[in-house]
Amino acid sequence: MKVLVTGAAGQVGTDLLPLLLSRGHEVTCFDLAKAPAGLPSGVTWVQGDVTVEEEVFDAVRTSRAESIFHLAAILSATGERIPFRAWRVNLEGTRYLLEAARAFGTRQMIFTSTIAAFGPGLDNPVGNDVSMRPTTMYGVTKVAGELLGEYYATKFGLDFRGVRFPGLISAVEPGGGTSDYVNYMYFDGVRKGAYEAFVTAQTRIPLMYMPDALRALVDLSEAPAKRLKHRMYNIAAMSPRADEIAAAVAKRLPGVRITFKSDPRRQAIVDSWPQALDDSVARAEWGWAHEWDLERMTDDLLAKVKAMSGAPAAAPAAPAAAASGSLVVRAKAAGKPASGGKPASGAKAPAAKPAAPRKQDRPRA
Ligand code: AKB
Repeated sequence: MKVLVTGAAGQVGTDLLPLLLSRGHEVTCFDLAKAPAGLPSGVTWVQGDVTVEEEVFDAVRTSRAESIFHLAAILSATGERIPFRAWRVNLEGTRYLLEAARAFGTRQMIFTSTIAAFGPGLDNPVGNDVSMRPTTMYGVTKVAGELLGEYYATKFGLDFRGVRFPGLISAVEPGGGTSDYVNYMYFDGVRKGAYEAFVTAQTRIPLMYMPDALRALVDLSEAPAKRLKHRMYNIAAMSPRADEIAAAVAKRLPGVRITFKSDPRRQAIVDSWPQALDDSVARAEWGWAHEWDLERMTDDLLAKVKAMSGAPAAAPAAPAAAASGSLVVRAKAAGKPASGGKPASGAKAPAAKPAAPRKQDRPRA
């Protein structure tokens, strides 16, 4: 099948491409970034911007895509810094893509929504069909994107489907999200032997290891339409507290020092999200089931990050580091302004210093 992937150079797109190729798809990638070195043969790379209507239309037309995996987005932390850029990328970009899909007869769009589409005050685990009143611009644009996609499904017959992702963990550098503190426990734990998380030790949000997330996208795309009674699905895997993740890392990286210094702005973002998602609708309608839990993910991810860093293990960051295998939990109040790490998806904000071994070329389209 001919497939178009927006945001192909991002955290999800980087790992989705090989999976789509392994399933025999003919893939066109669309991203602000230039084609990465070593692009597999047969893949078409279109450098473009989802906020430029003609570029989106050209990409959909020339790819002759039957299905679009729409990953391009500005995530929560960057979205709070540049909210109207987030609006343009996440919402206008989605509208251009939906309209191009309609114009050129694309059969299906797979949309990536998020736990951030829910707002505060909901009972955990949060159900599939509850009221969605997010308090971040990222969440607002994702709810609106869900609704716009459903409109195109009803009005024009587009096969619009999507998942609400938890915070995604992988060996690829994330771009401007707030769940990034989890990724950096692994990256900086290996590379520097230390990481100061910008949330409290008690913070708990839904998380998912990338292989589960990729399988969810492809399985949902392939699910028979007659089984689906919804268009948007919660999917879930694990909801560990921040200090439980740190302990899992520390168990495997002797001497690592993971501390907690809550940043009020980013803490407010994660505190507005659910702590756990109810994914029973996805399980019932298309057989969704996660495979990775915290322990298994930590074994796998640390091995990958170590291999990419070329280091067998990180040295402790300071003489005062915790005793072998133990975890340092040091909560402090902080007034540091929010900073979402590397800007994602078309954001023009300055790039933060790279912190992960597998680095994306540029922000996603
Ligand atoms: C973010 O932190 O903004 C994203 C998300 C939870 O959707 N990773």
